[in-house]
Amino acid sequence: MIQPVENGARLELNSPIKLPNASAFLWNRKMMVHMNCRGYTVAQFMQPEPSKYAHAPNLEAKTFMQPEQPYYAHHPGRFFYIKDEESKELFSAPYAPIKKPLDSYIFSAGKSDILWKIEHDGLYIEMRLSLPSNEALEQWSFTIKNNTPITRKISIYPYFPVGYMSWMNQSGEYNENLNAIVCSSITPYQKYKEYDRIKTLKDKTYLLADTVPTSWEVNQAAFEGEGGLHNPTGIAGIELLKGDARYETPACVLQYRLELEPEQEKTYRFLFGPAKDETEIADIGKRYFNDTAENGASGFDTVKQEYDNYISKGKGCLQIKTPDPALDNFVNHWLPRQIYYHGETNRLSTDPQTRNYLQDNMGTGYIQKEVARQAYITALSQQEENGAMPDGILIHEDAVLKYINQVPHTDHCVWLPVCLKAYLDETNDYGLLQEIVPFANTKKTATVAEHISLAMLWLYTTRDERGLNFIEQGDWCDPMNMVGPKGKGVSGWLSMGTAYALKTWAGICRNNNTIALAEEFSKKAAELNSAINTHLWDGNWYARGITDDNVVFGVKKDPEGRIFLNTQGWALLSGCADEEKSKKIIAAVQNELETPYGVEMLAPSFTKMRKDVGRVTQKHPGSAENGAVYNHAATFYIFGLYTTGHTEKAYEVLRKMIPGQDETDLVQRGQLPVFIPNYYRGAYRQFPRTAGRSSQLFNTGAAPWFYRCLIDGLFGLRGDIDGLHINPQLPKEWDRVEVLRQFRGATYKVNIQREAGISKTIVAVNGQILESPVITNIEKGIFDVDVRIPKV
Ligand code: CEZ
Repeated sequence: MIQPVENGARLELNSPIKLPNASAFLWNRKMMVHMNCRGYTVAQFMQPEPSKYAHAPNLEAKTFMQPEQPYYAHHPGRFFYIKDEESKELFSAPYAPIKKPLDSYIFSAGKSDILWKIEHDGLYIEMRLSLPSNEALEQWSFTIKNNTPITRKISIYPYFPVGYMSWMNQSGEYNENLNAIVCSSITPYQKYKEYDRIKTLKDKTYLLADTVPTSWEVNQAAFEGEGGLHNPTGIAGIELLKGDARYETPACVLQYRLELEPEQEKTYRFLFGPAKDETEIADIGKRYFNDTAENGASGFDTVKQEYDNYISKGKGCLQIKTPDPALDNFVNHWLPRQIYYHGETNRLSTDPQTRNYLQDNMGTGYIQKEVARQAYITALSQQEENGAMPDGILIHEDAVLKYINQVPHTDHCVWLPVCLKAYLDETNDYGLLQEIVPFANTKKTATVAEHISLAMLWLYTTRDERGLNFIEQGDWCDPMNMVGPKGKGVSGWLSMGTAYALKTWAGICRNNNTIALAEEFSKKAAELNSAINTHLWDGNWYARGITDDNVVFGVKKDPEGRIFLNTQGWALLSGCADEEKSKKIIAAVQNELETPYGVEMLAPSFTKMRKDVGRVTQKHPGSAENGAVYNHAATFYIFGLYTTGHTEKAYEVLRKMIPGQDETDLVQRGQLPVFIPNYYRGAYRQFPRTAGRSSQLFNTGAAPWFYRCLIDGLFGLRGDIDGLHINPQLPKEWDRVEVLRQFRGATYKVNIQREAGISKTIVAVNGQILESPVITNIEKGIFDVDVRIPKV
């Protein structure tokens, strides 16, 4: 059903039916487009806030990118109808809206384009989407070839619905001078002061063609007529009626009538996107379709090439060859790409949540170090003088804190040392700690190290009399908003987060030669751990928190939400769990939370509102934070397992994160292994029918943590102040792996092999055996590293 091709650089799906929501995505710094295999599309661009140029046909509420996006017949998409003018037979590419069975079908997810190859009734079609590297528009090419021995008379109708643009003003018409359909609108607003902003928006949507069409239609209702999208009335005639839209829902429909001799093929190119005005559209048309480069390439081709180059910059620091080719394929090709996407777009927001910004940039540290470095500085320059971090980081001059960032969450400081540690391990850039950075809204400045110490003290201080951290209206778990609104409730996870942050920061201080600070913060971490053990240990696992009314929750007597994953994974990290407790935790997670699709975030999923926990309990059971296999939380657990040497369990859970262990698994998840989704449905024990289903949402903190688990854990090739530490934690069924590790300018060709008769890891670099498994003296060059690990 799925097949990697071109050495894994593309992944092909051969059916539009088996995984109807399978999808792939493309992005640049200005936009993203999420395409499903049937042609349905969600796209948005930044101006500076996210906006749409192809809308739903109804009034749309503005929200962040949604999981489990439903697609319906009139959903925005990019489609081509093809009509045989003699037989009158009609079908659509890539599959919707007509959904006629095709003779062959391939949906091919590439890194810098999305391609379909389909055949029906002797007509072979290739349609390809790609993006420019720094402009909001879609580049489409459509090639059709006659594979029959007779001349074919056909009509092709690109159909790009534009949807309900605005309740104030919307229209559309074909513009002959531009050879484009141009749809116009005014973004709705009410406050007169907004006019100055509204007038700058790109409120037009265009479909620009390289070839003059035979005819067109811009009126959605006229095109669809009584026939419906399966058989649009507009197509029944010989030619489209050249209609326009006047405060009517527009659609971009063109018609090309042509004759194809046997073996003959024809290619059309289109550009679809938002624009301010006709002048901009004319300029785009000229640049992509008329201009040619010195080498003779069209603007269209040059921009495609630039985009390929842009995407190829997002390489990771790890290339692997293990006994598991599906893992290799995912890690070598798709995971670094997903991390790169996060770093480049900040999830298409101008005020990313602070914890997302820091964790996404933890990933960026493996790919674009300079970008990550700057992110820490940007974040810290918005810290308050008392050490508190804001709920979101403003990354555009016009940005303000919105939506969830107006709700007070108390965990943001935690991520500073936790993420920075990964950056420092990778780069050894301890100079960053000495950079002088301002605070928000004052003239005061401090070094990065001082900023972070303040953040740690803020976490240490905002605790109750028991020594546990206040939660206010949420922690890492956004919708856990009613545990502490009265200012008393505490978060068990955050208390562990604080302990782990303090411990991590102590380690960084030690490396930075500020020993007194290191000792102070270690001591404070120990205090937290002891408070956690006094108040939150429930016999077999740790409780999730204590409410405003002093009710401990996430404990065995709770009928729903009995156990939460985060307080188990982070207990391993913070060090509050000793060996005996760790064993119990891992057993409890296995019994209560593990599923064939990974490990759930809590169980049993809440089926009704629990008012002292909050709106997380109102999410559908098994979806998102209410007991899904929430991959971000799962990666914390896996990282905790690797950190404490629980090698087998760590790999077992990690491996389940990639869809497609076999065909049944692939169908159940419904997703291609080209990204990690933010969740798979959970509530496996309550609702097995839907368990495993992917959210298809590729915005997730799981991606950088997955990478970190590979580097620090599975392959054990982690940097530190003294060099590259080698401590592979391979699952026992693996005898040998090869890893190409890029590290501080050096390339290490690492061969890891099991050997009988040895009791500890032995490392040789270019044939020289090292005294301990740490490569010091990192220099530029290529080195052979031979690693022998004990046979188990
Ligand atoms: O948001 C994510 C957040 O971006 O949920 C995570 C949190 O740590 C991330 O920072 C866990 O709560 O109900 C909500 O508000 C949800 O929590 C969403 O906002 C959720 C989305 O799935 C993000 O795409």
